[in-house]
Amino acid sequence: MKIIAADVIVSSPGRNFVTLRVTTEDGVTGLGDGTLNGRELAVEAYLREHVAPLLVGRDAGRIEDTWQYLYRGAYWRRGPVTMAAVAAVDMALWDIKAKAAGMPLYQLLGGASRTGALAYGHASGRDVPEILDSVRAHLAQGYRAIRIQSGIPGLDSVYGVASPAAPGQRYDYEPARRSQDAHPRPPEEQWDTRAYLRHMPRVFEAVREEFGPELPLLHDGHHRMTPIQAARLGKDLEPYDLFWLEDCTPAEDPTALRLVRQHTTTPLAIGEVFNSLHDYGPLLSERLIDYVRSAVTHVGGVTAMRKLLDLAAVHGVKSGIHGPTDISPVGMAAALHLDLAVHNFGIQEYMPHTERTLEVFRTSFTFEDGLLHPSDTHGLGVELDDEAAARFPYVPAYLPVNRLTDGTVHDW
Ligand code: CS2
Ligand code: MG
Repeated sequence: MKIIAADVIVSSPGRNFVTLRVTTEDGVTGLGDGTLNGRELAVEAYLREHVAPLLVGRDAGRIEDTWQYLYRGAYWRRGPVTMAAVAAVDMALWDIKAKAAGMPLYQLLGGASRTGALAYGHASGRDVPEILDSVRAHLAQGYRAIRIQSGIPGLDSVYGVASPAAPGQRYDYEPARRSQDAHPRPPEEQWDTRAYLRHMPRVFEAVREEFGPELPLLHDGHHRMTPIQAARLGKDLEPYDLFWLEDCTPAEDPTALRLVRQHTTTPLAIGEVFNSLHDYGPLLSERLIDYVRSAVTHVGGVTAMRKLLDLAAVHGVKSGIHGPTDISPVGMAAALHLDLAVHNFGIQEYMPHTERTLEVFRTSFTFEDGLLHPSDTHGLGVELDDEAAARFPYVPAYLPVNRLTDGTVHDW
C-alpha cells in the first residue's frame, strides 16, 4: 500500500489540534494526532517540512521500519516536537493497517484482554463544597474513579480547577488560554507549596467523609514539589487511600522518587511529559512508580507505547495513559485500543472533548458505566471532517507560567 499523500490539518474547535492524514494509492486513509499543547505550529512545521515529503512513495504497511526511519534517521534524538510528529505518522499507519485488515486496531494488538477500560474523570473546585458538587456531577456521568484538584486558600487560580459551570453543566477546563492579541503571552498563575501541603489532606478528608472509602481517588501534583515535600504529601494522604499521586516531583529527575518511595506507600504515577521509554530509566527498573502516564501522542505513537507498556509490565508497573482534552480524539482512540489489549492496564484518563471538537472529529468510542471501549469500527475508529476543521482556524494559545508568591518562576 504505497503512500501518495501526507497532509497536516491544524484546527481549533475550542482548542488547537494537529492531525496528520496519510492517504494510500488504494484510497485507504489513516489519521494520527500530533497535538502538543502550546507548541502546535512547531509540530505542524516538523511534519509538513521534514516528514511528509519523506513518506510519499513509502509502503504504509512498514510501520516499524517507518518508525525507526523517522526516529534514527533524524539523528537528533527524542524531544516533544519530534516524538509528537513520529506519533502522528505511527498512529496513521496503524489506522491504515487495521482498516486494510478489516478490524479494529485492538484486534491487531492481540485482541481484548478486558470488557472495557476503567476511566477516571476530573473533579475540581475552588473550595470543598465545589469539589463535592463536582464529584457528584462526575459520579452522575458514570465515572467510577475520580481525580480531585482543589483551589488553595490565598491563591487566585491554580492548575486543574475549573470554574463551576451552570448547575448540571460540564466543568470544562482548558488551561491553554487562547489569545487573538498581536503578541500573545502565556497567562500567569501563583503558587505556594506550603499552603498546598497544608490544604490537600483536609480536602481528601472531606471527600472521603462524603463519599466513603471505596471510590478510587487520584490527585495530580503537577511537578510542583521537592522530593521531601512529595514524601510528606504522600504520607499525609495515606489515610485517604489514593489510587495514585501523579507527577509529585519534576519528572526529569527520576531519582527524586527514591526518597519519596522511602517515606510513603501512596501509589505514584509519572510520565505525561516524557517522550521516550528511555526517559523512565530507574522509575521502572527500581519500581519507583506504579503507573506510567505517557500519552500515545507524546511518546511516539502506538509502536512506542506498546514497547513502553511491555517494559513496564516486566517491572510490575501498569498503564495510566494520559487523556486530557489536549490529546485529540484520534490520540484518545489510539490509547483505548492499547488499553483494551495490553495485560498491564491500570486506568485511563478521560476528559470528554467538547461538542465543538466532536464536530471536527467523528468518533466511535463509547463511555458506559464507567468503562471506555474503542468500538469495533475498523482502524482507530475516528474520522476527521475537513469542512468542519476549516471552520476553526488556529488560534495562538499558551499554557500558563507559574510563579511563587515572591515572583520566582515555578513548575506549572
Ligand atoms: C494534566 C494535563 O491531565 C493531566 O494529568 O497534567 O491536563 C496537563 O496539564 C495538560 O496536558 C497540559 O497541556
Ligand atoms: Mg497530569
